[in-house]
Amino acid sequence: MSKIQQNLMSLQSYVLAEEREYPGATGDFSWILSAISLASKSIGNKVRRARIEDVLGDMGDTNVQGEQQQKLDVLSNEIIKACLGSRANIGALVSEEDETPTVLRSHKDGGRYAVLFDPLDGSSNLDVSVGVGTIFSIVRLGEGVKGTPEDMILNPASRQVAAGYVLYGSSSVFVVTTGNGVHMFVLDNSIGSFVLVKENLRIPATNKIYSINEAYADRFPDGYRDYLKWAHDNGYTSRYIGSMVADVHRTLIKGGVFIYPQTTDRPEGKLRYLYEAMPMSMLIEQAGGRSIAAAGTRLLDVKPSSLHERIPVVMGSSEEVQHVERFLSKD
Ligand code: P6P
Repeated sequence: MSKIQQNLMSLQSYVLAEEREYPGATGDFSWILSAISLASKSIGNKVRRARIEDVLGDMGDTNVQGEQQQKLDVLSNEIIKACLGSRANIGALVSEEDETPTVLRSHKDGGRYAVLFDPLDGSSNLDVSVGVGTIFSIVRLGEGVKGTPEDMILNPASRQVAAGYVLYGSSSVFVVTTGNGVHMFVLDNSIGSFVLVKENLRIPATNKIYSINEAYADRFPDGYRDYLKWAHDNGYTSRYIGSMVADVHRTLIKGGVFIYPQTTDRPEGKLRYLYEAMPMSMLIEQAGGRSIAAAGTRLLDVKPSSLHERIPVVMGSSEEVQHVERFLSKD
């Protein structure tokens, strides 16, 4: 009997129940996920009250990506770091908004994990009330790593052990995997908890929906243009929100394929590897889908070499990714 039918299950109790199934579990995950849950409740409030509190619009500053920083980007970044900073098992925090990691404690002082995050992805859509979100990845840090925090996090022995996002849409939706399936929770404001609504979410194997910014088509490699021509001829529909969390959430629920390719002016693509493509790829794969960076290249097999590097992304239903891959292999 699924946990939903048994009783009202909060995110907290779900993760604790999961941990009880692993005798060696240390409680590390629930400790970190509870901090992310706390931060997301606070960010969700800020997003919902943005117009009222007039925190929309930009800071007049740019982030490490050279992108216009929205006021809420900065606020969300501070909220997450304030919540995570108190967790004694976190060694470092990597944020899209910060050039360098926030180092909290070394591996030998108990820093077993790094949390990588995009505090408010899609924030340029805030002024028009389009769904935005927080994306996070939890990485177990390699042991005995010397040198800079970058080494610590990019060390091949460090590996992603959990991933998720929070979509601030008509409701706050928390989608997470700790490597044992994908589970979805919705914030019940009447009790202030994320409650389980879907366990072991599976992405449909196919659906004729592609999600890509076709305005850049002239700058795509031929393979993507050939795929789009094939999709147009085969009855596909296009859905593109321009907010990765919203586009990936729809893809996870309805199926289809989300694509952000490399272009002539962005040869690595736009999306960042460590705190956008990597966590979303873990979720899509845990839900039975696929995520590639190029024909024959599983995205999670790519080893990052810098904190803010970008990577092309094709992720979604296994059959839909395969259709795209077929055309990319001809490039
Ligand atoms: P474009 C938002 O700025 C973001 O980083 C992702 O959330 C989104 O998928 C992408 O950029 C949209 O980029 O170039 O289509 O506006």
